[in-house]
Amino acid sequence: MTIQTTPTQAFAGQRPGTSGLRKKVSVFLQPNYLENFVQSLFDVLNASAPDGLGLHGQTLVLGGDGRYHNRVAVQTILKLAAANGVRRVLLGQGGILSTPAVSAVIRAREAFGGIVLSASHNPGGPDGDFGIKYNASNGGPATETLTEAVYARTQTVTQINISDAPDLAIDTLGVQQIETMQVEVIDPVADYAALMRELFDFDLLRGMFARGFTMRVDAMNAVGGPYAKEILEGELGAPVGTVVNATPLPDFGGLHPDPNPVNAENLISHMARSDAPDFGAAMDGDADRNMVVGRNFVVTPSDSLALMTAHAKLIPGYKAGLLGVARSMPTSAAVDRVARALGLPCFETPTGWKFFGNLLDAGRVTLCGEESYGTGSSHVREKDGLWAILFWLNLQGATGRSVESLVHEHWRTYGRNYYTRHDYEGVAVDAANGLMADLRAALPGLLGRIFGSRCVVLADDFAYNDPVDASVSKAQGVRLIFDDGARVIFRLSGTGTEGATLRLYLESYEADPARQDIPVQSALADLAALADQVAGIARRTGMSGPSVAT
Ligand code: VG1
Ligand code: CO
Repeated sequence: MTIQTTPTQAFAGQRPGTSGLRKKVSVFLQPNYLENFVQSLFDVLNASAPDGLGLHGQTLVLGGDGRYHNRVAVQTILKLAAANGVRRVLLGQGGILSTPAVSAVIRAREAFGGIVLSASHNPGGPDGDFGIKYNASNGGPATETLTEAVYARTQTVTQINISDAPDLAIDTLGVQQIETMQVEVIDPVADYAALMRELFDFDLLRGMFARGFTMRVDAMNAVGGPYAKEILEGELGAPVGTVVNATPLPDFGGLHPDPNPVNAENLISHMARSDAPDFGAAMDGDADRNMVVGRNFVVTPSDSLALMTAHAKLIPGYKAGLLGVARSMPTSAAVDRVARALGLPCFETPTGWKFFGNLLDAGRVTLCGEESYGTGSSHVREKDGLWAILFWLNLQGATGRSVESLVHEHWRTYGRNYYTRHDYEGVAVDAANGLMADLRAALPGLLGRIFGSRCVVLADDFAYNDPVDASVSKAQGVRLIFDDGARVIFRLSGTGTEGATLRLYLESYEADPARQDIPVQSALADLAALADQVAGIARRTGMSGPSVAT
């Protein structure tokens, strides 16, 4: 085997979005498309490493969510890594590693970084999406500075260094060699499971299942299956069959592995049956998202973060208390109320997990969350689906209370933040950009305006000043905040691969326990109408309502 240097030409559009580079599989299948991006990444890493040695002598972690093209991409990346100075790759067996597991392995093995092959909650299969993301030595998503440098390099890259070695045997544990690089195929679950053992009271959880506690985890035919099966059924003694759709399939069995009440409808209807299990949960394609469900009761992700914050001391890994909490801007302010009551610092960041990394690294926060079914903690630098499920399981065990009763009690104590997200998918890019541009232009005139009983007290385009590295991220979403705490937020998705997706986030606060059980969409109907009045959503998109409301 030898290292080949082959000429290449730049592709347009290789700019990573909210979470890595995501494109249709057909785009990734173009000759050199993946190679160009990975070569650009390696070029940047080789040029930017502080010791001047770059990747030389370094270890990278590699794995993905098992979607279509995962196995082919793994082979290509190994051959590129071997030709660009990497000393060792830790590869998940079969090319499999969940996003939180990549983060856990990078941290546990002190690797230089890692590559995650995933388009997360986007559908898979030959007609679906593929994606690639780089995580740094803290285990977290690369910062914008790095992803922008990689993007710039993709526009100038002219040659690819790649080994012509034959494919490696990626299904067998153990060490192999490619050029001078070692490839160690590792158990994808082991490091992650060890971390979960440190955080949660496994004896308590074992006892719960031994006494007949019932649970259903829908892994949506995605990468969370092996993790949930091994930990819940294997180690904690949950009955076989507790985890359903547990085998990662290249097309997720046709499911859309996005754990919300619309796409995980199966779980929702199962949890509404008279013989429903005590606890239900689902994860997304790469197992970093979670949905928590009680009997006929769905927990809003923003509420989940607030409850975790309120009860953290009951969980062994957090018994000493929290350093602080952070939420993405569109996430509801439910957690802010808990943080205030507990005297904890509370940060508001732009959408995307990469913005939590600095706060976690600096020891300023312990828990983080996003409205998009993502919660996590300082144990890794990604959101973590199974971690959140184990947290809620441990919480039920420690309190002896059900999911529904925990949430109801929380609302009585702190008030309820009614919350919904309306997605307008497949909008023409020009129409979506026009809507946002006009909204931004209208902001000065919106301040102080009265809508019904509400007055706009803040109208801006959210900008984030990172308190750790002083970087500034502008244009992160238009916010209208009202005098009663209600919020209406508009932003465009940065993870889609077709047209534009407008996300409209609606929130109102209700302190009165007698008014905390209104169906969410009716509670927020007036804010939805207001949003349409202000932004002309129906008129501009031609859609009479959102394609998904969760
Ligand atoms: C979406 C979510 C965001 C999340 C991101 C990645 O981004 O809104 O909260 O961090 O997906 O999650 P956007 O730009 O489409 O709104 V995952 O599980 O897809 O990595
Ligand atoms: Co995900």
